[in-house]
Amino acid sequence: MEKKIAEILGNFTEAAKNASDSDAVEKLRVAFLGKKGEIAELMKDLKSAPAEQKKEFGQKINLLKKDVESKLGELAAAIEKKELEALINSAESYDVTMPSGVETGSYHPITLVQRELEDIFAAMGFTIEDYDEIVDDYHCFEALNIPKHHPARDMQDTYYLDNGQLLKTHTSAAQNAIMRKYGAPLRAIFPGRCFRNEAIDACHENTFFQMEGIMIDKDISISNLIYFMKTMLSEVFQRDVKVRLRPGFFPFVEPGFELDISCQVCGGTGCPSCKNSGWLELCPCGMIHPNVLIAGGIDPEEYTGFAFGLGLTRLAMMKYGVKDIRTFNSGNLKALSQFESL
Ligand code: FA5
Repeated sequence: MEKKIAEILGNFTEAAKNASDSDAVEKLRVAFLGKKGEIAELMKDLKSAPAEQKKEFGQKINLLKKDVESKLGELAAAIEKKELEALINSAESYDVTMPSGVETGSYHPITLVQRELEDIFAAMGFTIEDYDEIVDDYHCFEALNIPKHHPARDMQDTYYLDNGQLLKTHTSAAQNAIMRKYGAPLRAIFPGRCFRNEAIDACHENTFFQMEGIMIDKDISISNLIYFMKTMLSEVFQRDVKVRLRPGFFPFVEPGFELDISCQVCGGTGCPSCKNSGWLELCPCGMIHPNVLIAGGIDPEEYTGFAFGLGLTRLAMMKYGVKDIRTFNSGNLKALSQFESL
């Protein structure tokens, strides 16, 4: 038995010298430690050994097994390390700055303009708020000093749900909730998708984006409003653009203004994008009507404020020189993916 044990150890040592990869190590394991391997066969022989030697031989076989296991473990670790080093040395080197060739998405131009405006207003101390797309009549109209049957509703026909709710026609629909949430003083912008039953053309969509802004504090005046509008436009366009301010009527502001931008598509000479007028209505605004402040839980004797409702989709048209507003909802990736990749 002892001779056999020495022979197996010798065989193993010899075979181990020739094992050069992990496959060979595995074969070695099966040959010596496997169920039908040499050590298992030796165990079978133990049965026929004289009774008084069984214990001693059993211990020796166990020592042999442990010895083979430990040598095999060392061999496997050494070979694994060698194989890993070889893999690292032979690996092709990659230039991680090379374009991947994989198609990535791109930001929608409206998202780009929206984010730019959010940064501009955040830097001026405004918070950015989110609001529902489905609202009730109170928030969309009544809280904004537009009672039922008021003619101003005609301009904002929309899609109604069976339960009386509606798809919001303007971001002003969030004014009341935001006033109630924060109280005064308050500076907030709230971009959002709006819906109108609209005859669509190059500058009108039935689904478009606006971005509302309100600032309420003590002694806020039209000068503050004009300052913020000018800053916003010069930051967005990074150049002088011609704008005009003219009186405009909205029941929720007093006084109210229309802020128009000279059409950036035709340079103001007139084209389908501006309905041949050379101007595009961009950002109506005004001083918040006292009734709206009261509805929002703010005392108009103590606070005043301004509000504006920027046509975000139209601003994107003007900024990027997009001739037809319908491009934005078209899903035409060739047109929409040329602005900024993800
Ligand atoms: C309003 O929606 C008012 N809530 C804006 C406001 C807010 C006034 C706060 C005063 C104080 P108006 O309907 O004009 O106003 O829309 C505002 C802007 O949204 C327009 O100047 C235009 O740029 C854009 N807009 C309106 N309708 C459409 C449309 N169908 N398609 C694309 N843009 C539109």
